[in-house]
Amino acid sequence: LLDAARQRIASGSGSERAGLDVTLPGRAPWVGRRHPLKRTFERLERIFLGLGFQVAEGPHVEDEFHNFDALNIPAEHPSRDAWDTFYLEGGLLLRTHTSPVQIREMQSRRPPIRIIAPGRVFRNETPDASHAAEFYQLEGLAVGHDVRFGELKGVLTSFLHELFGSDVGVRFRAGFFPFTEPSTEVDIACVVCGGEGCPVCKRTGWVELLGAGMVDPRVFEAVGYDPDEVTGYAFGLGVDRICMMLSGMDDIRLLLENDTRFLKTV
Ligand code: 2NL
Repeated sequence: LLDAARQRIASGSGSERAGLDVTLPGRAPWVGRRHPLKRTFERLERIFLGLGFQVAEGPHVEDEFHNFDALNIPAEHPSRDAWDTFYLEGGLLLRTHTSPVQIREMQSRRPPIRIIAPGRVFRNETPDASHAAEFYQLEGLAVGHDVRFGELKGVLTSFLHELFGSDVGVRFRAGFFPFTEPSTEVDIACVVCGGEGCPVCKRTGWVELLGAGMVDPRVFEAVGYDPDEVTGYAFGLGVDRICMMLSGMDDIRLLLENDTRFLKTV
């Protein structure tokens, strides 16, 4: 049999000779990886775990109380309009932020609380390069008996220094949210131009990254806490935008399409 096989190969007539080159390199299987949004969440969560926060989760389908009323967002507020919120049957809706996770957490435990609520949120938006109808948020909440604005500034400054480097400029501006008082918007010096002014920062040198503030007493009343007994702060940030900044992207839709030609590049 061996002799016959040797002869067949040597004569060059068999398919063995025509189709097989054992010196060619093998085909490497494509190894998958975690999605850029997942990697961003993991980085953010690791930083806040190091600052003493626990991770909390909750349902995507919410009711108006947990998504709006408990947050001191009045019935006539434009965010409650059907043009901005996806309403379902039976008085339910798709959560428009992850605040309801924190409302539920306050309803089910007593302070001290230090939690972050990462996850997907939904708004009735027409998609473009910077808007999607589903996107991602991370909110944080600290409640206790003497929790002050100074801790808010320290925690958010530490967070931004860990994420963007301890030499990045951080700025707190006055702002407004119905669920915090006082409220602040937190900027970092533009990482693209270093504060010189460019299209990314619209020539201001600063990029807005977070909204935050001291929890409004009416929110504490809504969850059954005594606002004379407890104080706290809360904050929120858009995870898609941070992911896009960290990986140099300019279109949010790429994060949702699962096009592996794109995902292989970031
Ligand atoms: C932003 C601003 C913010 C909060 C979220 C919050 C949650 C509770 C009570 C009070 Cl339960 N506040 N969340 C507070 C301030 C700002 O988000 O620009 N997000 C992308």
